[in-house]
Amino acid sequence: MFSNTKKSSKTFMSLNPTRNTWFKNISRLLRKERISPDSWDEAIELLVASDISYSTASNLVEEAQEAYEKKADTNFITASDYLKKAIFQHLNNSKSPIKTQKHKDLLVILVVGVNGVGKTTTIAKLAKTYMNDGNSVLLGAGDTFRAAATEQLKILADKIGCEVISQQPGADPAAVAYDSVKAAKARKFDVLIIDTAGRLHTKSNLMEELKKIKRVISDAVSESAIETFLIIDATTGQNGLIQAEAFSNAVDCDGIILTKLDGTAKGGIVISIIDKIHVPVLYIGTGESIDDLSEFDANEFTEALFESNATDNY
Ligand SMILES: Nc1nc2c(ncn2[C@@H]2O[C@H](COP(=O)(O)OP(=O)(O)O)[C@@H](O)[C@H]2O)c(=O)[nH]1
Ligand SMILES: [Mg+2]
Repeated sequence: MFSNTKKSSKTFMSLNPTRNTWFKNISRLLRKERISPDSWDEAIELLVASDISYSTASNLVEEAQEAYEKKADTNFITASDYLKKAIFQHLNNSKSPIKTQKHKDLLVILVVGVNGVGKTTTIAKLAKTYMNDGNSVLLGAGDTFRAAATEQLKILADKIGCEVISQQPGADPAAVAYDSVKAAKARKFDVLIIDTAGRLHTKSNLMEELKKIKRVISDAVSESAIETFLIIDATTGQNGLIQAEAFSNAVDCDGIILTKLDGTAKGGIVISIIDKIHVPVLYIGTGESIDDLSEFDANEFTEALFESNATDNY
């Protein structure tokens, strides 16, 4: 079932801390010839430590234990294989196609999330991905709250050879969205990506502002041509998850991008996100540079969590 994951892949490397801190121990524990009830309990604890919620962790372990005891799959030998399969299936359920192929009409991507999670950086990464696929990309500087935010987007856009539509600091972000969509349509761009502010001290205003931006976009293009991507910072753990829920309740989100996976040992957060927010994880951020974005692949991800040196398992 599992293909080999390249140990040099960005996904694999960004999961080094998660694997080395938690999953190596889980593999070791569940690769023994005899698995005691304590081992299953310990596996739950290790999953929870990697930021998977207790209820999900115990469901996954229960599923694995049942299948293991029944020897449900003749290809599998160890209990670890069964847990790996349970996790893979859980992650794979949330699959959804990513629209990176060349577009016939304008696709508008609205990027939302709390301050500092990596929205602006990820927009540059996404733009480059879409450009590499042959799309023309325009950016909208919808974070008008700080002058520095527009500057940051312009610097990144310069690096990848992309144009930015912006207004003065303090301008209405919905007006920027309007201008950007108008320009993108008039000049026949394939993709428009709109940045937004993420300040939380005015949370209800922010959510209203995002809804207004979405309304402005919906007036100009059809619903099916709008994607709202929610950015979540993997290093913020369960706290980040609560904030992300607030966003996804306010504006319908079509996909999640999980940033800074390289900066945490708690990569299990992916599983919690899929469980709590019910929105598919589309990409993962694996570093600070523009190329550090990978499509989320459930197989590659699971493989990277469980991959360990065979000699220390048997
Ligand atoms: N290590 C790492 N850092 C990231 C990643 N994505 C973003 N960052 C960093 O996170 C910080 C905040 O990013 P920014 O895009 O300004 O966040 P925004 O406030 O949501 O727009 C910057 O220092 C980025 O370089 C990632 O995947 N990995
Ligand atoms: Mg920003």
